[in-house]
Amino acid sequence: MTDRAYSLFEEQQGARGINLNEVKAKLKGLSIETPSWGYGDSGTRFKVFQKEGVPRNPFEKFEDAAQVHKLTGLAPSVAIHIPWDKVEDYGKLKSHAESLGLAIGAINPNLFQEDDYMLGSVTNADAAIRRKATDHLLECVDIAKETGSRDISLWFADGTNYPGQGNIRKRKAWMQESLGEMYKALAPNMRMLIEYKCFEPAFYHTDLADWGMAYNLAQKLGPQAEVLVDTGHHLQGANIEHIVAYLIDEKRLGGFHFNSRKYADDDLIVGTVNPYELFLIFYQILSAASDRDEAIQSCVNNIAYMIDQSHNIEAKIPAMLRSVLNVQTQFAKALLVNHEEVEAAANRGDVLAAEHAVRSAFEFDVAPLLRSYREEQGLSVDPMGDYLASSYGKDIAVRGKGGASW
Ligand code: LRH
Ligand code: MN
Ligand code: MN
Repeated sequence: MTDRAYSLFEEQQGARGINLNEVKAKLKGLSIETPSWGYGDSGTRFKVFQKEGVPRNPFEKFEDAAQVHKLTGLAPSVAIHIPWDKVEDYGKLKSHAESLGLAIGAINPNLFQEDDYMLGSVTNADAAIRRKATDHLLECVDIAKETGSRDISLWFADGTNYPGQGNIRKRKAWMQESLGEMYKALAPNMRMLIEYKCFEPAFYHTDLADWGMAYNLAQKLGPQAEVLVDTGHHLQGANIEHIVAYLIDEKRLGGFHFNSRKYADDDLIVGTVNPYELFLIFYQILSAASDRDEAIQSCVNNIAYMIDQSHNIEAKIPAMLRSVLNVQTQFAKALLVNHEEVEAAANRGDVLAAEHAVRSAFEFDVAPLLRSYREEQGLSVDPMGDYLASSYGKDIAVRGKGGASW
């Protein structure tokens, strides 16, 4: 059924040179990986609130994730964190995921929760601790081979709190040595996605503090190493879309961890604080997608879109639904940018017209488009409403409190 709002929208977009059939084909290509830890209890360093119905194990996390995918068609894979999601038999977890219409996505090693790592993991001055950390990375490569995961996402809490606490240059070499060993263990189709973060939990220096350090390391390791941009991991005011465009141009953008932030690494629901930033990130990606260079196209086509959030006070499944829907909305808006119009304005030096051509796409209401798209795909037209009206949230209450947490 085509409603009036959609017909009007289609006419309006046609007049701007935007073909909605092409837009819908691109919407179909969007997949967003959700993180297993976003379904569990998480919190701040002050308190982790225990919610009723939270999954008690990795298997139940996949069951909750299946709800998000079933209603939206957007979230076919789930990232896991080891050892938070450690199981006896990863083959069994993989089959469970597949039985729910899901796949196991990126494997995230965890080198930040053991006492041994207080002064660093792969950058620890103690060779035995570096060995232990590297062995964990190798274990995660083996897990990825079992689960059929292409990506291993790497984030290191390594850093120091005080000047003199560690030798920054030696730590840099140790990091490269450890990751070099891991790189050699990768299967040819696998990727290492290197995540950076400016601070926290280390407050003086962080060994991989920004995209330039992650990029340099990826360059040194080889083509299977790429950079992961977590939107919450930058200093205030950083132009993330610029970083995105730069890394795509270097064919080294491997993926995203989407979330919103106001002050630090807040891990709030993506698109709630600054949706325009998310839109501008997609604008850069889509503008690179039509590049004639096939290597750039291949980089764009292989970007892993992942959510990395910590749902402290909100109900987990609706929070994840909200997240993937917000990403889809901003992606849809970015698909309305007329790139030729932007370029023509930029080329004639018309700053205001160029800015207008970008912003006007953001200002459209894409609700009629998404409604029509969902209907055509046989998906729920109102995923959040349908979830809230379903009994799933009440049924899982039998799990009680005290489920999985980090
Ligand atoms: C670190 C981080 C990283 C971790 C996740 C739980 O701040 O973004 O991606 O794996 O949070
Ligand atoms: Mn992250
Ligand atoms: Mn983070």
